[in-house]
Amino acid sequence: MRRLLVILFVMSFGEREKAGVAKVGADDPRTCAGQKPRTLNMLLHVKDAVLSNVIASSGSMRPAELLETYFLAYPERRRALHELSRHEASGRSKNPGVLRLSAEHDSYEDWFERALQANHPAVISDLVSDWKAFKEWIKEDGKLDPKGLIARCGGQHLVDVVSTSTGVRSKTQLGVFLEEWGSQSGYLKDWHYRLDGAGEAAPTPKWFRDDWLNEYLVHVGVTDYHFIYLGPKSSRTLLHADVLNTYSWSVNVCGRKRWLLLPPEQTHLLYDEWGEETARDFFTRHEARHDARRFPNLRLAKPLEVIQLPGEAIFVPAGWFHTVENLDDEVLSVNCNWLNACNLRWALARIQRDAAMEVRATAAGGSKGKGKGEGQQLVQGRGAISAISFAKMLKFKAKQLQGLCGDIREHDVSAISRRAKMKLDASTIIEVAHGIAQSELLSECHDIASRAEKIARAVINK
Ligand SMILES: O=C(O)CCC(=O)C(=O)O
Ligand SMILES: [Fe+2]
Repeated sequence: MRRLLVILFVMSFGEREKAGVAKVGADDPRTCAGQKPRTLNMLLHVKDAVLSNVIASSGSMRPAELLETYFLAYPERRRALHELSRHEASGRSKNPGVLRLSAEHDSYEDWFERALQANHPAVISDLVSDWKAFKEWIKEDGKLDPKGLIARCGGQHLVDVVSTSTGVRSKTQLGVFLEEWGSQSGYLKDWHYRLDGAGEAAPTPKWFRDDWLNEYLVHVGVTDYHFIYLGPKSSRTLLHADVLNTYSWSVNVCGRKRWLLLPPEQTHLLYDEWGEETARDFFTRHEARHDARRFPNLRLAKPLEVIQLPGEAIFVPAGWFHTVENLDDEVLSVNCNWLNACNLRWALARIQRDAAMEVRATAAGGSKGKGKGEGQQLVQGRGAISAISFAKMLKFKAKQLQGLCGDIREHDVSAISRRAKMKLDASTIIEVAHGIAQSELLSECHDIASRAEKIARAVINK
C-alpha cells in the first residue's frame, strides 16, 4: 500500500508539472511551513526524472509504469521515496486543524504569522461586527431580506446561477432570482456585488486589506475578485483549489457552511490513476466503487473539517483544495480572492505553468488544450488574470511603495515596522518581476516587469 502511495504521489507531481516550468521550491504552496527542504529536494529529483519520461513517452505509458522504468535505472531512489511517504504519513497525523482566531483578542501579527504566512486555514470571529450587511440584507427574524439586498443597487444585474440538480451555470437577472428565492434551488455564485454598487455594506475586513490584486483591479476599473454567494440548504461547491494560487476569505452574513480543506501536500491523493484529473468530491461511502477505482488514493485524503457560523470569516490558504456545503435554508456569503507578498511567487509559478501548457497545446495543433487537472483548479466564473495584468499589478504596487517612502519618519516604532514591511514587499516584487523578465514564455511582459523591478529596487535603496 505504501508503495502504491509513493508511486501515485510521484506520478501526480510528474503529470501536473509536466509543463516543466514550476520547480518544487519557494514557488509552490507545498513548501511552506512544516515541510522539510531535504525531503523536497529528494522529491524534486524524482519528479524531474519522471517528468522527462512522461514528456518523452507522450502519454503512451501509465505514470506507474514510467516510475518502474525510472526505478530500474535508479534503484536507490525507491528506498528514499519509501522514507518520504512515511514522513508524509506521520506529518498528517500531527496536523493541527483549523486555527481559531478572534480579531478582538488576537493581534494582526498573530494572524499574519500563524495563518497568512504559514498558509494555514483559520476561522476568525469579531472581524466584521461593523458590517451594515447584517442589518441591510437580513431581517430582524434572521431571514434574508431580498429587497434590502438590492435596495442600493437594483435588481437588473445579470448574475450566474448554478442549478443544484444539473450543475449547469446560467445567467439570470438578480431581481428575478431573488423574487423566486425560496421556491427554487439554484446557487447564485460569483456575483461581483461591488461592481454592481452593493459594496458599501460589506467592505474588506481590516486583516485582509493587504490585497494587491483587488487594489490594482479597482484602480484599472475593469473587474475584481469580490463576490457574493447565495444558496439554499445542501447547495454546494465541488472540490477545487482557487485560481492562481490566490488566498480566499469568506464571511457568512447568514447561515452556516461546512468546509473540507485539504493541505497541499495531500493534493496528489486526488488524482485519477493516470494522474490527469482531480476528483470532484472527497471520498464518501455512497459514491464508492466507481470512484474508488478511478481515484485509487482518494480515500486516503484527510481534509480538515470546519463549520463556519454566521458572522465568522474563514481564511482559505493558497493551493488548498476544498469543498463547501451550505447547511441552512438561506446561506449568504461574501467572498474574495487576493494576492500579496506572501503568495505572489506561487501565483507566478501558476502563470508560468499555464503559459507553458498553452505553448504545448499550440505545438500539438490545439488538439490537447489545457490539461484537465489544470482546468479544475479554476472556480468556474473566477477566471485568472492575464500575465500582462499580473506584471502591471507588480508595477502598480512598486510605484505605490515608492510614493509611500516619503511619508515614513524613522523615529517612531510603527514607522520602522512599516519600513520593514515595505522592504519585504519591494524585495518580493524584485524577485517575482525578475522571474518574469527571465521567462521566455512571458516575453510580452518583459518590459513591464523590468520597470517594476527597477522601481522596487529604488524603494529598497531609499
Ligand atoms: O461558498 C462557496 O460555495 C464556495 C466558496 C469558495 O470556494 C471560496 O471562497 O474559495
Ligand atoms: Fe474556493
